[in-house]
Amino acid sequence: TSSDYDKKAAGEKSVDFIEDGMTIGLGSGSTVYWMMKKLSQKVEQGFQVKGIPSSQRTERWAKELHIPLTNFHEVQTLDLSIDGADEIDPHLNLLKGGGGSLVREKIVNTASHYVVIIGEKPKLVSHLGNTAVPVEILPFGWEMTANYISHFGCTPILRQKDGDTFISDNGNYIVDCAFEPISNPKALHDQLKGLVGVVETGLFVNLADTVVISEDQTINIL
Ligand code: DER
Repeated sequence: TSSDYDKKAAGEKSVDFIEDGMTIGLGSGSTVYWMMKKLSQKVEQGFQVKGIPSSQRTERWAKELHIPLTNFHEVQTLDLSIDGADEIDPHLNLLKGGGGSLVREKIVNTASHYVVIIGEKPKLVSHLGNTAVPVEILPFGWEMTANYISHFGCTPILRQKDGDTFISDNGNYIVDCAFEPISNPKALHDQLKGLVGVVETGLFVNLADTVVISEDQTINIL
């Protein structure tokens, strides 16, 4: 489908941002897979990079693709992160977490000097909120935490996977929260983040520096 082509094109184009010797954040999702596949070809030709994976799935891919890995014990900052997104607004604020990796993704992206987001045209929205906002919460007392979240105008749905409650790489739950189009993503993030039991939200505000939509369209921060 065109989406798969666009994902592959955007993923491969984003590798142009990686310079020899960089320490990079490896995002999560199917678009990032194409970036990693292209990067592994450059590594095979002698390109020196080390990556910190933002999910166990990305870590598995890196090992399969022979992309060298490091961790936050070895490095203090990352030169660059490349990650996907579910929605991208005109200010390059993002809605992420469709793949359930939002906590480690936000940690990795926040630790990076520069963040490149790869996506395709349908993800460009005027306002975040077309899809539900994933919120990672602790399992203990999750019903109370979901209730607190609902006070901000949504019905939190406990994410399921293969018929069971989805468990994140960090051993937590995720509730998907559908809000009306979000006029102020930062305010909503701050409200949610302030609640007892909330670990992190899928609202990535003021983190992305550049968005690569396909090989012919790159959008820089407004
Ligand atoms: O979960 C995430 O935030 C991912 O980056 C993700 O949603 C993008 O996934 P995709 O590249 O498979 O569309």
